[in-house]
Amino acid sequence: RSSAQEMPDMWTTGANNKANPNLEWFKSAKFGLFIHWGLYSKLGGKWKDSSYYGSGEWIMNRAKAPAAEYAKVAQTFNPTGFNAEQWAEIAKNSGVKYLVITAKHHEGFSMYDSKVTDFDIVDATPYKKDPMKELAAACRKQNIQFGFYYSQFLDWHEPNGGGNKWDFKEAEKDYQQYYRSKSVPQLKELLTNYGKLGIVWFDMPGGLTVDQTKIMIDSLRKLQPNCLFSSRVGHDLGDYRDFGDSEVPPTPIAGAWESIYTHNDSWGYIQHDLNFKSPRDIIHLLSNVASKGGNLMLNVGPDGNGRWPEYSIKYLLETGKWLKKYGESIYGTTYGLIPAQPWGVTTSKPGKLYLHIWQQPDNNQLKIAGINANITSVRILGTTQPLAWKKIGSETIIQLPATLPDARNTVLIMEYKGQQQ
Ligand code: JFZ
Repeated sequence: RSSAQEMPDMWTTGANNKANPNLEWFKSAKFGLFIHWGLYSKLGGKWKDSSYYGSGEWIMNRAKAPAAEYAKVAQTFNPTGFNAEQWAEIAKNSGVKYLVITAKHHEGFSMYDSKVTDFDIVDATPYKKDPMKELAAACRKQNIQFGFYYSQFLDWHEPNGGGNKWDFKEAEKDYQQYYRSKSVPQLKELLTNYGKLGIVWFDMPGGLTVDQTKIMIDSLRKLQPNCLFSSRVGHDLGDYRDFGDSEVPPTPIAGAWESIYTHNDSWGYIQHDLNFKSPRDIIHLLSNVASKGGNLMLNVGPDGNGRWPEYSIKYLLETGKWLKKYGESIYGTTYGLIPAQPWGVTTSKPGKLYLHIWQQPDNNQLKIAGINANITSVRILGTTQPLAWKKIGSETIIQLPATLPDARNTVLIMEYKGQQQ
């Protein structure tokens, strides 16, 4: 299809220029869950007398909290409400095929049992357990690909880590030392101690040249050759492409890629943020991203006790119900054969076009421009009743029932023979 920008090989090959054989699961997965969870989750957008909105995981930076003082949050971090089985079960019932959780965010705190530092959940908190061990196992049990987010450059806790200029002098930083003594050894722990990982989701590269990045990637790939590395590993060396936050490309894009979105207005938990995307919003986002050929990874921010916001549970499970019925039009599809329509978007499989109806059209007549393949049948997904259609000029008109089974996003399946040009 000519409107798709063919991506050069750089997105489908690893640093060693061997095609990553594991991209197929990722390309057909379509829906992933992002989880931001750390000390910032306990703060919930509040530091001392100030409240912050948006990007709760950036609170240490925004408040310019001294590293030594911020580290004390760990002393009372005790997420007894954390339940790996429950998290994985909600994820499963939401219809996500992969889950990526923050092992260490920019605050520098390790949410897993790390031997590289004492600033981790086992050594520095009253909780004393490794939640990531349990979560990795629970996801595996539910057949969900498990992955870690890891902030490889920004680390506001460490004198040599990137970003903290309020405690440490930039001129005195030795980034190489930081990579050597913390980032790379921790990445090795994550790739060694948690079974097979689907993804390492890197973030915000810095401090390494192309060659140094290649060396780092090669040393990590040896541990798990099939694990995917996200594009923010730097220097275009990732296995798939990530778009900026809350960004869907305007036209279809070939190859493996992902759009990432927050559920409310923040990645990390913010107590006073109730601006959650509704099930309708999420379903439209999902079908929209799929219609361009990509995956949606939607974020949830559990609180410091280990509980998800009620709205996240409710709305994700509602999305999962929709997927139970209409998942055929999402999983394993590629971008739609025709551009976005006034009534919605399309996704495809060989010989099949899925029409996602976001809005009931006037007179219940669905007008589609530009279909020139030989249509053999049209019906509502999940029903057997054929729908009538006619061609008028270059337009195909489908007669819909007055009430569609799902006012948010009913999907039609159109089967055709021959080639759609
Ligand atoms: C980063 C983090 O700083 C943020 O806290 C969150 O974890 C998010 C998922 O990732 O923020 C970014 C990184 C890259 C872009 C935008 C936000 N980008 O490339 O547009």
